[in-house]
Amino acid sequence: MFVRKILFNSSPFLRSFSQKHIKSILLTSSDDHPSKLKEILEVFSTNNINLTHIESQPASTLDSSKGNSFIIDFEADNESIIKSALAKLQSQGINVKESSKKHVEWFPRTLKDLEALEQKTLSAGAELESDHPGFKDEDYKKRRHEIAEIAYTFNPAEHEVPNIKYTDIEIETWSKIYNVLTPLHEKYACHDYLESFQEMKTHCGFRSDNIPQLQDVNKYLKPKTGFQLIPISGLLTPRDFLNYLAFRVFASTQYIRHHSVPFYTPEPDVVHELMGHAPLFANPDFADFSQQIGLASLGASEPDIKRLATCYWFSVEFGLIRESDGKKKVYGAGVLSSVDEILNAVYNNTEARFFDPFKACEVPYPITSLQPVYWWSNNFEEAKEMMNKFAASVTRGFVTSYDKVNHEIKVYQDI
Ligand code: NLE
Ligand code: FE
Repeated sequence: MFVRKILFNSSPFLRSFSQKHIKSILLTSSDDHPSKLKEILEVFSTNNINLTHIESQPASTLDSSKGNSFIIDFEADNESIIKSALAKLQSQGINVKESSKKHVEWFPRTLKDLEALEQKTLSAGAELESDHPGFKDEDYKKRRHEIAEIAYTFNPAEHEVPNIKYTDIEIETWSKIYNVLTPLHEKYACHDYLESFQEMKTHCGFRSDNIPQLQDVNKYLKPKTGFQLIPISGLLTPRDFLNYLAFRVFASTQYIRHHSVPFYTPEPDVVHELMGHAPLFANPDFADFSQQIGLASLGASEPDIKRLATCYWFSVEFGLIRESDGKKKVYGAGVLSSVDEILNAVYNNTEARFFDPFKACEVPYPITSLQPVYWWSNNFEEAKEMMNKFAASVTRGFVTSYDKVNHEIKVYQDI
């Protein structure tokens, strides 16, 4: 008996007979009681199914906002054992989705795939329109090309972001904005932003006379929430930009705005990315919130992309938080990086509405001028809950989740 078993396992011809059935499933349950996991595991153990990987997921992959969600990889000797185990789980009110082998429209599934998205920007990032303040400045245009080239040749799966040696003029522009923004932030930025900005001053070189490097920002963010900033050479389509977020990756520009317009630009630049976006990616709820939008955007229809991009705009870019003293503070990056926008949002008391993604997603907004309306939440946990519900309403016939160990997207279909 013993000898036979060894032969079985070692013979390449016979191995197929003993081949295991390997599967990956996504389980969701509206019941978020901690004993739910125990119940699930019992079904597997009574059926002698060997689990190889188990992971809990952010609720964005759920069909409802509350509850538990788990990815389970397992192997079993035969298909019928699996069938009966899955049927048992379903009879216990657990929703089962199976890893998809069916064809779904292409979207990035690995960090390496993001490189293909970056190549789509081509040289667009360095070609300035005639109304751009740098259009007639040949030195500025040359510099934009140089910086775009760095991003173009960067591979997110392999390298750390290369450092950029900023020129004196660039540092002077940064400095001018930094010196005016930081006191305004003290007064008007939300608590979570200020807390992490303080730490980033110590760890990432945020100073008036220094433009921080993405590499240093990533060294700080990654251990906190797994978020990272990677350079892009030019603007991405809303779909591609949101797709990056699914990987906890923020696509970041590295050039700086033209020195003639320091306090407001419609175009993202390194001031916007670092003074606006970077600090909040250290906050776990905010990081999850951002990734939820990204996961929902993978393979979504064009109208859904538009809705998700609008939610992103009113939150990550221009959102406000109502803090416990009732005062509305800024968390949106498009506000935090612009002196004019801060004054418009908080100081001028421009209209603010409660952030409900189902409502906000339909509202048009200007992209080259100050915002006429801002949207506020009570905190990031609440915003995340609301975004969960919205993300779950974006139906594509499948759901996506992120495997944080392998940095891969998994796709699940109803069985
Ligand atoms: N208006 C912002 C600024 O001046 O920093 C940039 C917004 C990018 C969406
Ligand atoms: Fe932005």
